[in-house]
Amino acid sequence: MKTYSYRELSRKAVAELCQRPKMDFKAIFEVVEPIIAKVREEGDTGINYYSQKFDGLSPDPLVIDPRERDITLEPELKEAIDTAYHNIRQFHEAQLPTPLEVETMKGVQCRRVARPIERVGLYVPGGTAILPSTLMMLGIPAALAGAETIVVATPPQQDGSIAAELIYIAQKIGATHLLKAGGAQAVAGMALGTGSIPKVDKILGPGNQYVTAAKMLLQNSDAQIAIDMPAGPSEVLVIADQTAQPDFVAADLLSQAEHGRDSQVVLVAIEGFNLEAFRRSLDRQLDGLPRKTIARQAISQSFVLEVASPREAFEFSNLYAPEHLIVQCEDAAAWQDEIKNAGSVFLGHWTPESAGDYASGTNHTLPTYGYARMYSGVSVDSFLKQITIQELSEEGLKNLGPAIEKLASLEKLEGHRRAVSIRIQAMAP
Ligand code: HSO
Ligand code: ZN
Repeated sequence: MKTYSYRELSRKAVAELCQRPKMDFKAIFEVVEPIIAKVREEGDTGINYYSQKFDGLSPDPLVIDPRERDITLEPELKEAIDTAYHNIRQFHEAQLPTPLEVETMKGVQCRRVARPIERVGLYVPGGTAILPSTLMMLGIPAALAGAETIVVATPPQQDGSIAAELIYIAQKIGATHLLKAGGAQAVAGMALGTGSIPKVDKILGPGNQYVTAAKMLLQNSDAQIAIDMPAGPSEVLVIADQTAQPDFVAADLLSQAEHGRDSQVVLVAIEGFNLEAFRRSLDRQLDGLPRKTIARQAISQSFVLEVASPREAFEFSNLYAPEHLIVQCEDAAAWQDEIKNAGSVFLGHWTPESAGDYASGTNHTLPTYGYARMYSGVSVDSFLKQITIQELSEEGLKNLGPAIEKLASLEKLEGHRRAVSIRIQAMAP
């Protein structure tokens, strides 16, 4: 890992360190546009065409109802899923909003109520491994919010089936459709609707560049869909001081690095942290990882930043805005208020990112690529809209009317003014 000293870097150099790899969306859009066009025209047949082309299979049926399947899981695995499910559900249930009601003036009632987005599409990547944790992270808040139609899209395994663990979770969240397809074609199917897939209103979940590009293109099309957030490669920033254990720090960086060759991994080392021991540990642990080729490449593009104090560490971390921030420092919780930009935070020596990735209760669908500056991770809110309501009594309109009339006149919108004055004139004197 390249090593820099914060003190010696110019502002420009710091800004460059915060840059993520450039994504060439123009080239990716060119690949994805025809896929969307074909799914728009041919529906299920279009999806099957691309699944056959890219993954070598076109499952029949393309869509199943997970509720109709009988699933048995190995008891320990079932228990692990149930533990994670319980914690994620508990933390997300507490996020359900309470209705808001304010009387802004005598007789002028303003309320805000939440309603679910009725039809949602959850994208669960496949590829090198199945990701049941991602289905829980998307499906649990969807179910809690009250979504009626939940379409889960995930690429099938080589034999065309969907892993039992995924079906089990799909049942628990009340998924109504399980689409056995991945990639841009699956996203297009959910956004546009086909013979067997209902059109959804919002698509959430991580995916590769083609999936992300499809979400972006369809969001800006006449498909009228929302998406959760723009997505880039997964990332972690670890802040370590003299109390941090080099082995733990190396293990956390590697757990992120093994996600993909393009994973972004950053260590901010506060003076006193044993960097020598860390480097030795990183090499040793890397050698023992089954996914070492992937992790090694990610690590080779990563860097260590040496800083003099925790204050400098958090200053840089806030500039970088990491998806995951791990704070392995003395009295880590005391620094919580310093954190301004981060997707999810892991405090102290006993909190690996894996806790939040799987089972502590927080969500792992988080903003990457510096978007933690303005986006939040997936939560119950991601599946809700807020509707505002107002109700004025006669007295309320009498109180507020003159202000509305004045403002309407200022904007030269006479119709607006009259909608008030016609009522005021009708009031009993
Ligand atoms: N760290 C990933 C989530 C994940 N990890 C899934 C394991 N499984 C992105 O936040
Ligand atoms: Zn992970």
